[in-house]
Amino acid sequence: MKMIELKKSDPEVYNAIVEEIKRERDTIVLIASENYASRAVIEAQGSVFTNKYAEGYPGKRYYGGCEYADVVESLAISRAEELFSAEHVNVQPHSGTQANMAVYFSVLKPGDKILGLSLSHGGHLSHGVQVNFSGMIYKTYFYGVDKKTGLIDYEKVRKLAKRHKPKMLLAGASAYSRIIDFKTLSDIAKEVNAYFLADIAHIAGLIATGNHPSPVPYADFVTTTTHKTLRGPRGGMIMCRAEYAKAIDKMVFPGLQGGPLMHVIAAKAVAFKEAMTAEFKHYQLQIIKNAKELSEALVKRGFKIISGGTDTHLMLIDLTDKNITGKDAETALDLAGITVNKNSIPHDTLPATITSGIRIGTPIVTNRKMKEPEMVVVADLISKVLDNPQDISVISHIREKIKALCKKFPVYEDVEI
Ligand code: DSN
Repeated sequence: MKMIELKKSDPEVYNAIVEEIKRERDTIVLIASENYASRAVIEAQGSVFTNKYAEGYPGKRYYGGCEYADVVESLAISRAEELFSAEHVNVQPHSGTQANMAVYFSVLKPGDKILGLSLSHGGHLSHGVQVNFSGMIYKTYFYGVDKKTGLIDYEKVRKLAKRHKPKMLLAGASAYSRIIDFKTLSDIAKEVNAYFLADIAHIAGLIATGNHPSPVPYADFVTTTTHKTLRGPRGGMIMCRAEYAKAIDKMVFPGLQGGPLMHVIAAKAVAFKEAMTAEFKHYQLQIIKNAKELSEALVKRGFKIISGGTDTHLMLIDLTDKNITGKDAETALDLAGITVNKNSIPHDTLPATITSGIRIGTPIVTNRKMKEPEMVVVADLISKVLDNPQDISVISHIREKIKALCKKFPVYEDVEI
């Protein structure tokens, strides 16, 4: 990849992109919701499909010249249907939140009740939080995790569902490290006659490769983003039972969106093809192995992990005993070249802008081909930074170690800058 024109015409943007490439190469990124897309995905996303209006769906467009747009969208749909064994797929949502919005709008009315996992217990903003459209439009109720085990208490979910009788039960999380029992949640939804929506944004790659049970056989609707463990372009997607296909398609377009982002849809098709390979399956398994190794190594160094460990790509660290806030931990680690995000922990006493925890995930380090031995090194470096968050010499020493580790596991080396 060469950015010849951009370098000449807009040095400010060019330089920012160059610095971002360097940042992604030279730091250890442990943000659980991020990934590094392949060069093929980036090439498709950077293609001339960004020029094309293609309102409508393959074969039924409102613009001429859509024959190649139809090719890429049909490929994206059929590949996603095969990958997830889904009856119907819509690849047009611009994001995960817009995918969720299309599902809500297709079967709920303003004021209807929804029940989802609380944001502070690992849920997501678009699952009914007051400051989000979902909390403004619907009457929202939340379930949480057990204070002692850190696990979803399915009997409590059942009780809440019976008490509040939601019209929709939501599953899915952005900071929950254990297997989610979609079957039990779908049983609960059936018992109270609620729709069941599973938002698999974080774990889509694990599900596509059989490394986490799939909700597709049980859920009325499954939404996801395509850029997290799935390693595609930034965007959203909806899967649903055939009976909801028409309503979903109509709600995405013309209900909520205009022209689909055809360049992103082309890149989604590329990512879904990659996700069908043996390499991708192996990659997803290694993500989990690395997360387990990293969490065990952190526990050995005195860190407390919510629920004691992980079955997935991420873990949530409770820093209360370490005497440092999530915000300060994020800053100190950033200085050392380790990127994480502060994250509320269940029953957090600090505000979301400060927090008592950090969330860590292994999709990117695994993408860089790091394995278990490197996870022990990373745990050691995290521990040293968080034990000495104010010590500039310790932090600079670790920054050098991180740079050396990144050199051993290069990424985007073929990008010419
Ligand atoms: N912001 C994403 C995450 O970090 O989990 C969810 O939308």
